[in-house]
This record gives sequence, structure tokens and C-alpha cells, in this order.
Amino acid sequence: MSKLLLVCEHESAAWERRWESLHDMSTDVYPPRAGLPQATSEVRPLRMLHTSDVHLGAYTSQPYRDEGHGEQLEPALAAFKHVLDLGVKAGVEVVAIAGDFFDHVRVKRPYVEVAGELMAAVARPVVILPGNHDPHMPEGIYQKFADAFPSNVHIIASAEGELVLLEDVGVQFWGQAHESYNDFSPASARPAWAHSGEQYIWRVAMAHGYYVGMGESRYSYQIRSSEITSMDADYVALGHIDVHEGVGEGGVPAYYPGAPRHSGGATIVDFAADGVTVRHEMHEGAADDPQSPNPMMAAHLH
Ligand SMILES: [Mn+2]
Repeated sequence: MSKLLLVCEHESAAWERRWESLHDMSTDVYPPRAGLPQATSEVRPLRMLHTSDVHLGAYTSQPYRDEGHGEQLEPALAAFKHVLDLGVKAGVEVVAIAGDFFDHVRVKRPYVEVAGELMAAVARPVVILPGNHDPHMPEGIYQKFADAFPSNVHIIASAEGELVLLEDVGVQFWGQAHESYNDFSPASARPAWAHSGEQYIWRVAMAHGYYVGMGESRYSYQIRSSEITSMDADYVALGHIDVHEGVGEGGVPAYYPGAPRHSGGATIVDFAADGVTVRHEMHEGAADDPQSPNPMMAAHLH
């Protein structure tokens, strides 16, 4: 008995050390993009929440479950709500979801409606880029249940690329939506950035795919470092990988936020005249979620 207790205590101490080290994840700072207006007065600061790979409906299509103490959101929806809460608490002005928001096309309407209600409650714009699990197609979630998405949600609908211009917030999003399960190059098109009048509008490029740098890979949906550079964005919001990871050649901030359950958090991005700051933050439900942080995460920390 005492031996067992000792083992448990030892494991819990190790867990806490690991937990602390995750909380210490780096804050990365980037100088302003070349081409950004020099006059600080023309550049309004912006804070954004970036998440991806929520995989809603992966385990159940029941939005709630009852564990004897009342109905609670099922774990994937609960993790998503925790991520949204993290953003609201941080005072973000906009939310970006970079693909695989839903796990598959068979997710049922009541479940999608709850996801819609959670986003409506955020009361600020949410931009969704469909990924390879939730492509924008007639039988897909976004078209089948279009009316379940509240008016603050903007869904990028074209594989050729589409601009979502949020002038009031001072930000624009570019992305190429997955429109089928076929392979495609999600960062190959040149963004059609809008040019503002008096005030600079931040440029966020979204892409759901696999970063291969300059090399080759057997994986689908490849994103190359040259594509990230040539998008001419202030930030590249990626999705497709479960762990939080910065990629690219260093000049342009390009990040995978990590899945809410596996990475235990989301990415908060600050845009300002003096540069872009990127940090991964753990959400409040992470400590209680058996899926997060994923043991694989340590291998991907850098
Ligand atoms: Mn994916």
C-alpha cells in the first residue's frame, strides 16, 4: 500500500514538473513585415486567437453527456469551449480556426448547433478554413448545416482562395479551402490582399496542410517554405498537425497552434507596429483532460 502511494506521489511530481515546463512555452517575437506602413498611427494593434484540428464529433455525435452530476459538454466540445474562453479572457478581437474543425461529414445537426452556439457566444468574428476532414462540399458540414452557423462566423469556401475582409476589426484573412478529399496545394495561390485607405489592415494567411520546407514528402497537402514567404502575410495560421509548432524559414511567423486536446491550448497572436508576438497558452480544461498534453508533444517542442 505504502509503496503504491509512493509511486503515485513520484508520478504526480513528475507530472507537475512537466506541466510547469509546458506553461513556460516560448513567446516568439518577429520584426514588422517589410512593407508595413512606417507611421505607427496608421497601424492599429490586434490580438487574435488561432486554433485548429478541433476534430469535433470524432468520438460522439452527442453534444452532451451525463456523468451523474448533470449534463456536460462532451470532451471535444468542452476543449473547444475552453479554447474560446482562453481567447475571450485574453481579449482577442478575432478567432481563426485553421481546418479540421469537424472530424468528419457524418456529425449530426444537434452537435453542430451546439458548436454554433459556442461561437455565437464569443460575440466577435470567427473565421473558419475547411480542412481535409471537413471539406467545403455539398455533402459537408458547412453546406448541409449552413444555418447552424451564426452570423459572426465566416467560412472560406473556395479552393482557389478567398479573402475575408473584416475592416471594422482591421484584419483580413486569405485561405484556400479544402473542397474535396483529393490532394491539393493549400498555399499555392497568391493572396488577393485588400489595400486599405487610411488604416493598415493586418494580413493573416490560413492554410491547412503539411509543412515540408524545401524538401519532398510522401504526405498530402504540402506547404513549402517558399509559399509561406511569397504569401506576403503578417502571420500564417496553419492547421493539420496536433502539436504546437512554428515552421518556415524564420522571417514570417507561421504556426500550427496544435489541437485543443492534444496541445492543451491555443496560440495567441499580437500584431503591432513594432512586430508580431506569438505565444502558446494552455487552456483551463487541459489539466483535467486525459488526452492532453499528448506524450508526442515533447518530441515536437523547439
Ligand atoms: Mn488535417
